[in-house]
Amino acid sequence: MFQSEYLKRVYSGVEARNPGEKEFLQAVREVLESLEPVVAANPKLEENGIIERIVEPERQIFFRVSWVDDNGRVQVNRGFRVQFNSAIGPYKGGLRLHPSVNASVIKFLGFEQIFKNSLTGLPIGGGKGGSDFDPKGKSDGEVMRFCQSFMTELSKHIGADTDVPAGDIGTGAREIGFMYGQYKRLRNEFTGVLTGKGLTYGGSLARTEATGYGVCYYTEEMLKCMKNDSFKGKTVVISGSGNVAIYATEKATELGGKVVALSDSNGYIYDPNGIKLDVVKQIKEVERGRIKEYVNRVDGAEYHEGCSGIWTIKCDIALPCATQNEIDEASAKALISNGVIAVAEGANMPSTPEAIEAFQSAGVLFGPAKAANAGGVATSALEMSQNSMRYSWTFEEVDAKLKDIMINIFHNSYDAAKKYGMEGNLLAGANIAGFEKVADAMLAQGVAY
Ligand code: NDP
Ligand code: 2IT
Repeated sequence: MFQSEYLKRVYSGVEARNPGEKEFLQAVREVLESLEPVVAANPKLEENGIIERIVEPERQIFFRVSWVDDNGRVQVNRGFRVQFNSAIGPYKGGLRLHPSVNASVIKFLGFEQIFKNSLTGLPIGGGKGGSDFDPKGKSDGEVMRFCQSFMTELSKHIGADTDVPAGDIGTGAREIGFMYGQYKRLRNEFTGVLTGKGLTYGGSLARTEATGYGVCYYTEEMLKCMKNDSFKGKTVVISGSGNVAIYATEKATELGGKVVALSDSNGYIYDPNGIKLDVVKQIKEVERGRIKEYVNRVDGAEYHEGCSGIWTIKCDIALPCATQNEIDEASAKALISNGVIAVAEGANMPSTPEAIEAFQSAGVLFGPAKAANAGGVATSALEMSQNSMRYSWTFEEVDAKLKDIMINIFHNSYDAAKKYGMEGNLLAGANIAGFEKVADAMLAQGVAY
């Protein structure tokens, strides 16, 4: 529990005000625990109510999304946009479309986004949104009608200088395209109001690859600086088989690792010869199929039902790239007893607090989500810059900037942890480095809301 009375008081207030929101409380608690030494060293934070303010979203918009399915029936979903913090730039963060979406999930993601976006070094505030709509099994027409209805309300609250949404689980290029089309129709404006756009209408090269590539750039730097090691010759397990998992697999392989497993919410595949990514891309990106299909196309590969079994596969590096709380204490212990040396989070909050504790006390290098997966939103910010300039950089230019950003994030987090006597604790370091910039900006701007 908290040492500081101030943090204890603020956290109790968050619990009282957000009852039952377990993901949100988990995310807040983790950050506040990291801030103990920062709060102790800087009385101005308490005097100015910085922590009370940072845990309360600036604005929350919940709305009805009605649309008509292919059978002519009216369907109703719930839409969310949480504009969490705009101290350092316009709200920025993805839109998640998944049946599990609720206020707690969107608030945890929006809260994390504040610190992640700050870590990128780029001028973007924190926000997140989405809906409990499930794109799985829907026709293109249904997805389009949902996206148009969703954007009809969302368009009243966003803008290129106000709030710039992007993709997340269930929201890829198809959904962003439909949403962008509707925004343009409603506002008669061709602006960079969304990122992750298609390349023919303002998207950035390398945005599709950015989160997965970024996780690997961060991991490579962590291995180099903390263990004098690299991906070369390592066995890698990656969960998920969506956008982040696919491009993490691509870069890990390019850096000399052998990725042997991928998963979805039904089960996982194991390919001891190394995942054939062209097969995965065909199944997931072209056919929108299930990962199970891989074993029908590649000899020697196995499929196992249930997704948590993936963490029992022996590996050197584990990159969870599916969803929150996918690695619990038992899975962490299985990874540790099989000799894992590094874990870096491509997904948001994929490790439970007990799993993180297990990794850290076993001396496993642990790269937290806010730092390790920040390459996606960083490249989104680069897309915003290109849109403002009405210009576009080459793939190589964007990729080089992404790599620099990920290397800087590692070092800034490492240094922040060291400054407060927690050398090697990259979780605390990321939380502190992300927080300090936002807190400075909030202090400078006074108490307005
Ligand atoms: P996708 O929708 O492309 O893929 C999600 C993958 O995770 C799918 O394989 C999906 O399986 C699996 N998954 C989703 N929910 C669950 C669940 N409840 N249990 C088990 N598996 C699940 O999303 P992304 O790849 O974009 O996102 C993956 C993670 O990365 C998320 O945590 C997201 O917030 C995070 N992230 C994404 C960024 C981006 O740029 N896209 C940036 C930073 C973080 P199934 O098909 O069965 O649902
Ligand atoms: O969690 C994330 O950082 C994202 N889903 C990407 C957000 C963005 O604005 O690109």
